[in-house]
Amino acid sequence: LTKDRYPQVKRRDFAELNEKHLGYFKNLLGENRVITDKDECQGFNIDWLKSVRGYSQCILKPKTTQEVSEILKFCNDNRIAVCPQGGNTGLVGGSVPVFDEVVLWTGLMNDIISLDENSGVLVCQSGCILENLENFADERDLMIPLDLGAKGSCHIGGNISTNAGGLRLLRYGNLHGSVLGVEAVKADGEVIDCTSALKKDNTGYHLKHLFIGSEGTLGVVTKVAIQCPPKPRALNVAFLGLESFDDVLACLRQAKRQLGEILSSCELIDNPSLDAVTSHLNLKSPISVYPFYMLIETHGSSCDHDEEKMHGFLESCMSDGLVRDGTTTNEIGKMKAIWELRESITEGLLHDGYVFKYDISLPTREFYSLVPVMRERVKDAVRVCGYGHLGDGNIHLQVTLKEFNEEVLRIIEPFIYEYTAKLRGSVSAEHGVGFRKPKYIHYSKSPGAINLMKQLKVMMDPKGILNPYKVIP
Ligand code: FAD
Ligand code: S2G
Ligand code: ZN
Repeated sequence: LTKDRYPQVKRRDFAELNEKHLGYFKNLLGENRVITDKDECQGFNIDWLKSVRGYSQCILKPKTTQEVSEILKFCNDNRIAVCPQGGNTGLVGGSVPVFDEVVLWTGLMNDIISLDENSGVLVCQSGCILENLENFADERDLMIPLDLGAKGSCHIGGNISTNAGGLRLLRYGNLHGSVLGVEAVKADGEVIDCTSALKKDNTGYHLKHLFIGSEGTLGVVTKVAIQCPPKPRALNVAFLGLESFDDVLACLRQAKRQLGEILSSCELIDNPSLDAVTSHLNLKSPISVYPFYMLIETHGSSCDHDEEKMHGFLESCMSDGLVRDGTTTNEIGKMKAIWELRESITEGLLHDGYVFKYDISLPTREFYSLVPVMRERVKDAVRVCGYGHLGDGNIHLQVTLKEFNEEVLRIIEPFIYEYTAKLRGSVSAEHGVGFRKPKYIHYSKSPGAINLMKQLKVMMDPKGILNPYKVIP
């Protein structure tokens, strides 16, 4: 646990925590909300993928915006680095300390403050777990316009800080649209209240966007106002088997045309991805083996109307030979079982050993082109697979080995990023940049854009105490 743990990253000249600092935190939060026990700190120092590990000896558990403000003001005055952490499900190493940064954990900031039943605007603290918000909205005939496999652990503040995409973006858009307001605390402790709950408010610069997707480097998100659409009366899920990626593209075009406004998810799973969950997690596929599977979900207001559209769509895809086999259902249990196949791939892959994970945006026609190319390049992989948000052009390409291997990393990177840049794609579609990708951000952002990001960072956090070593190269 030394300072030169990462050859390419040196610990910056932040203060080392001392008794005076700890005394201040304990006085502010109380003994049991300042964690210094080594074992208890462990979990907050290691990311979900167990690939990045810090050695923070101080986890702070604030409950209110005011406490966050006092913490940050003190840390800023004393040059103490801070790593904001929500559910710690991030996949780019952004949520854990790189060295001994203090962790500011939002887990106790989990109050739901208000829900306006007419506008559907829900206001809550940033530490609310996504699944809890989903259940709260569901009981009131509303839904959270965001769904991802990590919903049981991730916090809405973390979702906002990573501008998480997920399984419903195709229909409900991204958080820059569905988040109406944000309250955040700057590095110097100043509370920025942009918690407008209005659909339309064009009074000056739209500052909330600074905090959406900035991964804890510009401020700590403490409150959120999010627009919750009505819970759909009619839900349908189809799981389809296809022979080729050309057929997949044709099926996607058909789905957009024939399902139109009720299409809410369109996910692609290639056979090696499905195999990761059927072979490692003993889950069962509802149809026989095909090279590609599509998971299509519709959200609508009338069951008959939607079922008619879904059957029309499937009939035309089957008669055109695009879909070789498929099942559709509107039974909750069966829909959950199909979604579980898709949402468990991340976990299934971990059973192969070491996972090289890539979260790439590409033009839809190129969505899958990287996979065979990567299969060619990494011949002795346990698995090379691709799955993800087809409707958004966002593929999760994964290469697994029994254990980490440096030369395989050199075979993959930077090739995969150059390939993506050539197709004017994004080297991080939805997971963010974190600690793992600042050195690749130039593949998707111009020098001028990166320079403006650096100027913003200096203006918002002149001492650089917020989530250092992350996002900005
Ligand atoms: P954390 O991991 O705790 O933190 C993420 C980043 O946000 C860090 O940089 C952290 O410093 C910062 N942060 C956290 N809280 C705050 C705050 N209150 N204020 C300021 N900064 C903060 N991501 C997707 O986009 N789409 C998916 O479909 C998806 N599926 C996933 C499936 C699985 C099984 C797993 C494990 C992860 C998945 N993810 C997905 C990645 C991850 O869940 C998302 O990035 C999620 O938004 C992270 O939320 P979190 O609360 O865990 O944040
Ligand atoms: C998903 C999860 C992370 C990954 O399942 O949509 O975002 O790459 C991913 O496994
Ligand atoms: Zn995803």
